[in-house]
Amino acid sequence: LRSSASGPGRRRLLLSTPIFYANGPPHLGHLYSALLADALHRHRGLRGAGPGRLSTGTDEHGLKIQQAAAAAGTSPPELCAHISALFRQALTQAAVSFTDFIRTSEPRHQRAVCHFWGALQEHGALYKGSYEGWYCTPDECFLPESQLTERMDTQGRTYKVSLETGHEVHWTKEENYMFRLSAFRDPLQKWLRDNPRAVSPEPFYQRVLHWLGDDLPDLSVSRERSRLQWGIPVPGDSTQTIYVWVDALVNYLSVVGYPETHGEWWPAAHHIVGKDILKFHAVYWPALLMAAGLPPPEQILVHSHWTVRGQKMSKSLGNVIDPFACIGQYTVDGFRYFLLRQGVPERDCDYYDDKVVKVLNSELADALGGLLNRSTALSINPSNTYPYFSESCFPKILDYRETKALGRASAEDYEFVVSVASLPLQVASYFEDFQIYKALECIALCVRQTNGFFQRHKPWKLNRNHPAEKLWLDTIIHVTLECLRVFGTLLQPVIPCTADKLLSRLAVEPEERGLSNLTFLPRYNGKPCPFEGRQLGPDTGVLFHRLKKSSQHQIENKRL
Ligand code: ME8
Repeated sequence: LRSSASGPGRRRLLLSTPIFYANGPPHLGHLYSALLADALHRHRGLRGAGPGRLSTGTDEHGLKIQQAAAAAGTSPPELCAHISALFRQALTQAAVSFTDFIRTSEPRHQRAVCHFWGALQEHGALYKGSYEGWYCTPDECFLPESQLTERMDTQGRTYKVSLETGHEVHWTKEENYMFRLSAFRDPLQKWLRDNPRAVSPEPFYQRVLHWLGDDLPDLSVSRERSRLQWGIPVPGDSTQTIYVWVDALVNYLSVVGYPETHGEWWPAAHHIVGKDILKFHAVYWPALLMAAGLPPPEQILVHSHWTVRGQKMSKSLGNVIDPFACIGQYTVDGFRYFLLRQGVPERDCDYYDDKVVKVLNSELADALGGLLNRSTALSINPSNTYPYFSESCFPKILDYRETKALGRASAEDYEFVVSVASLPLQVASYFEDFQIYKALECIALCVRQTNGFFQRHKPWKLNRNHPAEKLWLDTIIHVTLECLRVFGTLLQPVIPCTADKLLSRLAVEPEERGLSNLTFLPRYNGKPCPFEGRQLGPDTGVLFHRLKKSSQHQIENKRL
């Protein structure tokens, strides 16, 4: 596949979010998955990494949806149309730049699933057997006894629940089609050993390996049609409905045109998923693919969960965070920045309103917005142009610890310039490693250092009419604007609107905003700077408005 992409380093990549159950409205967790995928997708685009797609959508079949529709007094198609539209709207509002939105009720997907089923059958991966075991409808999965625990209800009746999710399970006994999952233990282990980055971050890779060390029983992949009507019938056997997870996973192939044109993209796919659905993606999905004669996806990128004030988000606790309310309260970019800055894939993260306000005020409003405001103020830069850099004030030196007296810049300034110069590469490698929060952390650190630089030299005290002071004054502003240009460029995948506003103010043209040719402070290295002397863009107002601290928890109290 690498060779089919055009140009060196350019290759195709399909990024995906999970497809979300159409039984309830979107919440903060769904958006988080989508924002991670979106930031990676935008980052690739800005790097000129090659053709990319970002797929998302809704998972519409299964008992869970059938029951939710019945409970809501509506039909499954109606419920799904309504919820799917809500997801599309939430993702669009959050500026998720998806290229494909798939609904599993679409004919193109049903065709792909039927074809995939046929491929499994052709390869002898399916057999009819009688299945007996515990089924958990909210999680749409079968669970062994070892993953269950007992609970007692208010009437003293005991019932079994999933250890992991606490959801109730029911005993099912049916004639089903079974998938020979047990035959794939060795191939799965080999695949993981050969591809140590196939599941990332590392602790999740280890978790999958650990699962594969245990028994891997065959998997029931259909349900009796009499119990589950809302799903895709097994081809050639109308008494059975295809298991919703097999149906759902195939969405990643449907979006790339399986069974006709998927070869252009598959297996160049990176799936972004929450830790709750790791087993489905890192065990069942690769096994199903291998069984159908296809390679596993390149990577599964896993993230942990958001809690709300330390508690699991759940409808029954009434603490589910509504993304529409968040966007209304914090703006699209504010909400995006907070989640991507504070979300650490390796561990659960906690959400509360005061934290959002604190992070956004300090990093976007004060540090970044304040810096732009101060460095473009007409009082220090009356011509409103990108000022000239003076080598005599900031001469290039090899060892900044030894050359105090040369120019006006201090050892601290040299250190600071070095750290901003290394930022683009650092940020790129954090994006590559699925550590967007670390990329944002080091950008925030550089923004703080730039404020320190500006503050240290008090440019507002320099006299523009004094030739030597003017050179230094312009150099300070030049360096600061160069830093802001780098920050704005690097922040585009995370806060696209704000970054656009910042770059437009600095008169950086759209074609100058790519990541592959981002050079910081070329004048320091004796190279020309295309921005010098350029008229700045219009001042369109405050970059990011400060938010008021809420006395009550505004979003947390908005129940979904
Ligand atoms: O599982 N924190 O759909 P789903 C962070 N349809 N992310 C969270 C979260 C939280 N508290 N809660 C949910 C399904 N998510 C299936 C997927 S894919 C072929 C089929 C995110 O609507 C996280 O990505 O339950 C999780 O994996 C996903 O939403 C589950 O969404």
